[in-house]
Amino acid sequence: MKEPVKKTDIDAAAVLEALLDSDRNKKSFKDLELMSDLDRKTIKMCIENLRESGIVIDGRAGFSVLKIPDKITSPLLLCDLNSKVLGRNVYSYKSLGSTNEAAHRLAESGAPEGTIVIAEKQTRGRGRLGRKWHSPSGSGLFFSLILRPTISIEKLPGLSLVAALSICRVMERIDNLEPEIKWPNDCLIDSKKIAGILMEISAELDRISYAVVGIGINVNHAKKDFPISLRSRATSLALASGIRHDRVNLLKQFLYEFEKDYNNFVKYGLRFMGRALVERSSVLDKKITVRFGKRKINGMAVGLDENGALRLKTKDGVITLSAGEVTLR
Ligand code: BT5
Repeated sequence: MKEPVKKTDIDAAAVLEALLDSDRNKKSFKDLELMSDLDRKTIKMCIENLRESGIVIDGRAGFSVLKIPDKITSPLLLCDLNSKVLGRNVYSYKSLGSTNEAAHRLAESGAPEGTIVIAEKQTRGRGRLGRKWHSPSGSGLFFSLILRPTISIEKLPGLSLVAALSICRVMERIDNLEPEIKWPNDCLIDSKKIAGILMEISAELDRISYAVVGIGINVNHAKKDFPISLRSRATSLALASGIRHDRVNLLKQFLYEFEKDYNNFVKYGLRFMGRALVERSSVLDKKITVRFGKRKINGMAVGLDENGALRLKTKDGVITLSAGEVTLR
């Protein structure tokens, strides 16, 4: 497995931050030294590394950034990242089988809370119950976060909803879009799936050893980027808003948002999210069918319990479901 975030990536992020400073003036070595707290030799090396990663830096009469490639690299992710823990330990890859798979291996070998595994593409991207997650190169975000929450195991399903809520909040801010949360793990726009969450845990008795929260977000996909079987059911931010988006920036916003929501969830539970979840739900107050395994239950979705389970009013009374596949009737 590749090295995690290295000192050189952290330094390169500091230099990039200085170069992208809001005054936008060209920066001399002296400016960069003052701003990044690094020595000239290190700065030179960082500029080389940034250039090698595809960032175009003009070096005539001072340094300035001319172009940032549409790539996900550790320095780009760490530059101006506002979260304190989430995303600070980065493993980034051009291609991986599945970021969830890799995150499990890292978590087993002690990777700290907040570690992120991210790939430009996945060859075995997975959904729930052995389903596949379509993960083509360059257009989406495919990443997994390692979390070590100190909560009881029955509260954990709520974490998928919290992640979905954070995704929605970011999308709403960026584009005034109106994403919805489809219990238990999807985000939709215009009734089409734009993001999916796969949470997997390792636990002993009732103690959670770690959780891997795997997230796939369709960002810049055109219609033709989806397989035909998904075209009527899937969408992307670009399709919904008409503009391409900076994937790294989107990820940084998500990490910042999710860190707040996650900390509140661990401290206060799902109740704290109150109306925020209910208002964005695409299933509450609707007549639905929930499938799990071979069973199929019809009813009216009437609420969520404190662990994120769905309360369904059926002809035999209100029942609580902690997993399942929802279709609207
Ligand atoms: C999910 O499963 O929605 C969870 C997806 C999680 C993917 C992330 S990517 C990073 C991390 N690493 C992984 O290996 N996985 C996670 P589920 O609810 O089972 O939905 C899967 C279904 O969504 C598929 O059967 C398709 O119908 C549909 N689907 C597949 N790819 C899609 C896409 N890119 N956009 C929209 N729908 C898709």
